[in-house]
Parts: sequence; C-alpha cells; structure tokens
Amino acid sequence: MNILLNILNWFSQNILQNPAFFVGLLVLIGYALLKKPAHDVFAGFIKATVGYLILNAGAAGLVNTFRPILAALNFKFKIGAAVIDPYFGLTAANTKIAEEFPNFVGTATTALLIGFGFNILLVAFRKVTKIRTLFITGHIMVQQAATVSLMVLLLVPQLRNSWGTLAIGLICGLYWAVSSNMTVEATQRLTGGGGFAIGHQQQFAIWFVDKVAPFFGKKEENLDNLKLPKFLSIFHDTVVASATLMLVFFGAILLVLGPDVMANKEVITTGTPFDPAKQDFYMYIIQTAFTFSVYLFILMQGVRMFVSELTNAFQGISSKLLPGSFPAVDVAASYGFGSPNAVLSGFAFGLVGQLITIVLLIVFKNPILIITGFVPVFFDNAAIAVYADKRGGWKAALVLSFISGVLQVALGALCVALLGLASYGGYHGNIDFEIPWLGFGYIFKYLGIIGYALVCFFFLLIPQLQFARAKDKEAYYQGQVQAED
Ligand code: ASC
Repeated sequence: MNILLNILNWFSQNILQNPAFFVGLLVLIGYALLKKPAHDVFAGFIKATVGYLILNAGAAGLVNTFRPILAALNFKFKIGAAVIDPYFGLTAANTKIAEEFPNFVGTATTALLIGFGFNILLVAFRKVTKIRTLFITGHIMVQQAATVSLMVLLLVPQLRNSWGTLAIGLICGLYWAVSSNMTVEATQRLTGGGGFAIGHQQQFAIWFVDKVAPFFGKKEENLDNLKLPKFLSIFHDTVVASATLMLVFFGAILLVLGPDVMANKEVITTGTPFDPAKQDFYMYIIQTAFTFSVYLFILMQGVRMFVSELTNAFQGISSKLLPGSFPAVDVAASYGFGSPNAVLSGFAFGLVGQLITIVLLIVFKNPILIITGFVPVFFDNAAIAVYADKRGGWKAALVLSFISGVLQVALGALCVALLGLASYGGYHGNIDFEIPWLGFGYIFKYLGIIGYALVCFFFLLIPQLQFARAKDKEAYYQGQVQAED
C-alpha cells in the first residue's frame, strides 16, 4: 500500500504538476495508441516536452521584463496594468495559482486531459447531447484551462479541494464541446461545407456575428472592393505586429514613467533597472519594448513545437474513436474562405475600438490600465470581420469588429479586476473570455457552487436548443446549413 502511495505521490509531483512532462506523456500515449513506430513516439515525446520547457522560458522572460514596469506604474500612479493577450494571461494565471493556491499547480494540465476526455464522451453520446464537435486546438486548451482554473479556484471556494480539478476539467470540456458545436453552421456556410468547426477563442462571437450580420447590410456588398492602405500588410508578420504594438504601448508608458523611476533601485526590485551610465533612455525604451516580442516569439516557438505533436496525437485518437465528428480547429483555418481584405480590416477596426476605449479608461482614471495584446486584437477581430462580411457585407464587418475591440478592453478591465490580475500583468483577453466568461465569473462569485452548476446546465442546454430549432434532424448531425440557421 505504501509503495503504491509513494508511486502516486511521485507521479503527481513530478508529472502531473509539471506540465512539460505531462504534455510529453500525453503525446507519448497518443502516439503509442496510434501504433506509431517507437522512434516517432520518442521524437514526439521530446518535441512536446522541450517545446513546453521553451514556453516556460518565454513566459519567465515576459514576467521579468514586465515586473519592473508594473512596479513603477504602481509606485508613480498607484495603478496596475494588464496586457490582454492569452500568452500574458497564461503566465499571469499560472503565476497567481502558484502563489495563492500552491496545491493546484498541476490542476490546469490535469483539467485539460479531463476536459478533452469529457468532450470525446459528449460527442460519443451525440444522439443525447447533440454535440458534433471535438476541440483539438492544444495550445488554446492549455491557455483556457489555466484561465478557467484560476476563475473557479478563486471564485468558487467550495471547490478548493480534491473535487476542484475534476470540476474544472468538466466545465472546460463543456465549453470546448458546446462552443465549438455552435460554430458548425456558420463555418459550413463560410467554407461551403468545409467539414470543420472552430475550436479557438471566439466561438460565441462567431455564432452571434453570423446571426446579426444580415441586419447590417447585404452580403454582396463585401470587403472585396475595399482599397486598404498598403502599409497594413506588414502586420501579417507576428513579430512586426507585436513589436510595433509593444513599442507604441510600452514606449508611451515608459516615457511617462521617466528615467528616474525606472532607475530607482528601491522601486525596481526585480528584473534590471535602467542604468543611465550605460544606456540612453530612448534606446532603453526601444530595447525593452522589443524584448517583449523576443520572449513572445520564444514562447510561441515552444507552443508550436508541442502543439503540432499534441494535435496529431489528439486528431489520431479522435479519428479512430469518433468517425464522422467535426474537428474544431484554429480560427486561422477560416481566413482563407473570406474576402482577402477582411482579416486586416477586422484587425484595423478592432484596434481602433481598443485604442479609443483605452483612452477612455485613462481619461476616467480607471485604476487598471489595459494594454493591447496582439493575439486578441488580430485573430478575434479578423475572424469577426471574415464571418460578418460573408453574411452582411462590409458594414457588418467593420461595425462588429470595432464593437469587439471596445468590449475586449472595457470588459477585459472588469475581468482583470474580478480575478485580481492587475499585479500579475495579464489577462486572457480573447472575446469569449469576456463574453460569456466574464458573466460566468460573476455567477461563480455570487452563487458559488450553485453558480458553477447553473453554468454547466446552461452549456448542456445550448446544443439542445440548436437541435430543437433544426427542422431536418439528420441534416443537423451532418452539419448541413438549414433555412432557419
Ligand atoms: C490564439 C493563440 C495563438 C493564435 C493562433 C492563431 O489565440 O493563442 O497563438 O491565436 O492560434 O492561429
């Protein structure tokens, strides 16, 4: 008995609570189940584990670069700041969990596995659950499991026990299954029956946009004919886009903070303070802003490594276990089916919406400063524009991506406050993590475990309503678009 307990303890400490090895192990098991040759299993394990360790290195770099700025902002203006971006959000959520709930460090990774398994079950019983989609976008699941873990642990104290991990896994699985199932019709319409759904960070938004876009105009008046300024195309490159955004935002913030605060060793106790003897302040600003891109790049590189392995392992498992289901994949898969201009127009109008709202936060002296992150402002708003343009033309695309930008900042600030993330420098920021998740967060906060149960019930109800509205029930399972959709 003791030996067994020791083994379990060892496993929990060294694997479950150390996501790098846990993700490696998942890939190893997935590949073994798929009967891949031993050398491929080994290579997959290495790429997944090392990829995750690279992600950790990037995250640590972001924290180190950001902490001095947070400390200075707090010292000079008594405010906190958060970048609304899922990579900053992941780092912030994990850091906060490690500091405040040290017993739950491995929770997000275990929840990911439970959630994925639950999603498989929900699809397997699709005649009852009406769920047709399996969410297989690994890096997104890692980010979302972390944010949801923090939300549940922080806001539902009754779940800070051995049931907590299971509860978090189940609600993640429900969100993955139900939200991606909501995108089937819209995505089938966009892609002309492409056979996939979206498993990313804006499924509720896609469902909504697909419903309201026709009220804005005709789909024939789409963005194809719009002439965009040529310079916008440089933002297709992630490094250029993130470095530019960081330079604008952190440049402005560091200029306002000034060299004296940034060199004050009593304020800047972590990371490296500015050293006037060694560097010009303006060069320091540029270097600091670019350093964020460096660590983001490192982090994304690590993510890419473990995700391609994890996705292969998941996809293999699902195609064996669940033939005929829809894989729910990265939203970028939809971009090729929209107007060529839609992606950049969505980004541009979303950014304008975000900037205006940030200025308003400053004018009204909000205690939390929000900083635009690249991932939500680009990928969410691009997707919103692509789907909106397809159904309601350019007016729908521009208005809806602008509104999304406004909401990302305004509601993002509320999320940062609700989850106490201002001193951790980041929040998830993608539109689904404002609507509906901010609402769920408040329900958790005020109703505790009952709120948790209500949200789960709400999730289970959605596909039933979708199914009830479908006239042709067989066509529903095949993802065919029907008149009432
Ligand atoms: C995200 C995220 C990314 C991008 C990518 C888009 O939300 O975390 O790395 O979007 O998935 O293709």
